[in-house]
Amino acid sequence: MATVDVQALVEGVRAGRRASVSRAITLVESGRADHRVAARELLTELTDPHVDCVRVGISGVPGVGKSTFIETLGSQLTGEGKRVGVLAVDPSSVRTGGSVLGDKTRMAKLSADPNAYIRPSPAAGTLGGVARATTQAMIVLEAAGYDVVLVETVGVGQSEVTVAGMVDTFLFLTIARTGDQLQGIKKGILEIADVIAVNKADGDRATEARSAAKELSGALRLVHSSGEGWIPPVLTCSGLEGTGVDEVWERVLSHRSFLGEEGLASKRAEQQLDFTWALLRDELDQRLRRSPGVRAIREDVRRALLAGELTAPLAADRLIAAYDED
Ligand SMILES: Nc1nc2c(ncn2[C@@H]2O[C@H](COP(=O)(O)OP(=O)(O)OP(=O)(O)O)[C@@H](O)[C@H]2O)c(=O)[nH]1
Ligand SMILES: [Mg+2]
Repeated sequence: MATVDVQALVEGVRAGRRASVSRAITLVESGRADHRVAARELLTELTDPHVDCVRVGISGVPGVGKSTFIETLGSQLTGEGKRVGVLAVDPSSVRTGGSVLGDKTRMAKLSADPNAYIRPSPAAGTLGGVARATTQAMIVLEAAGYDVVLVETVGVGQSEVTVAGMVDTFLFLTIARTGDQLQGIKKGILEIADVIAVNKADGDRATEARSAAKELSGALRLVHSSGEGWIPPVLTCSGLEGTGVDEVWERVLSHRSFLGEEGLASKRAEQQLDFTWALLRDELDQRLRRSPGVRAIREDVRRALLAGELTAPLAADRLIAAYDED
């Protein structure tokens, strides 16, 4: 991307032009210094504090059926006249430089749908960097008139927590297992899930799925025993056959009404505050890496530490002193 005409891009995005949306998202994903300046300008113009757009995170272990579910749900929503954006946060792309989520082959129908826009995970950077790009891509889609944004993330590492921090409602997909349903569900996920669905409830797995849902529902009552808050409903569905998907969506909307307009606005405001600190940490981390003072001594410090000549606190003190001297 050469020099960016931000005003033209703003107009294109506002007019809902796909090419402009793609260019704008490429811009916010870019790490180049001049692009970052342009991206800030773009986002300042595009940010609209209205909360009409429904932001939903969808997570679950690899293969649980997230993409298939999104294909079905997304097509239902565009069938109702809604415009749907699909984004992905894929921490594995951070490692491999490739991107598997938001996979268009699993969303063949939706990717051909003129009312849907699918964007795979940005391919490079830290989870923080990927999350930053995704949050900003969401703003671009909202400004372009998308009514619903679905963010797919695979349930590994910290990615769910990161995604939960950028959406209104967090949907967790799981599948029935033999025995303990809680086993294999990562600790902490039940605290951040707003709606849970036992997916692949089709064929001979339907009964199994229903009893898994019952068991999870009981467990959730314990997690959320404190009372008046939202108790995440547990449903069953089949993204592949399309059964139960409407009910899951209804619950997503109920969660939204439970929050209310004010609740939603303050949830988003809190998220912005957290995001601010995340951006700041990201920036400081980069400055630390780039610091000439730190670079000058880091190899020596590393050697001394590995040789047992320096303790970790002393090593850290030395590095921070070098950074402060820049
Ligand atoms: N029986 C059944 N199979 C399903 C369902 N949904 C998805 N699958 C199958 O499960 C496999 C994985 O589906 P995906 O939708 O790609 O799952 P995913 O969670 O997006 O996977 P990753 O993006 O790799 O984490 C595919 O072979 C699907 O056909 C379902 O509702 N029922
Ligand atoms: Mg997928």
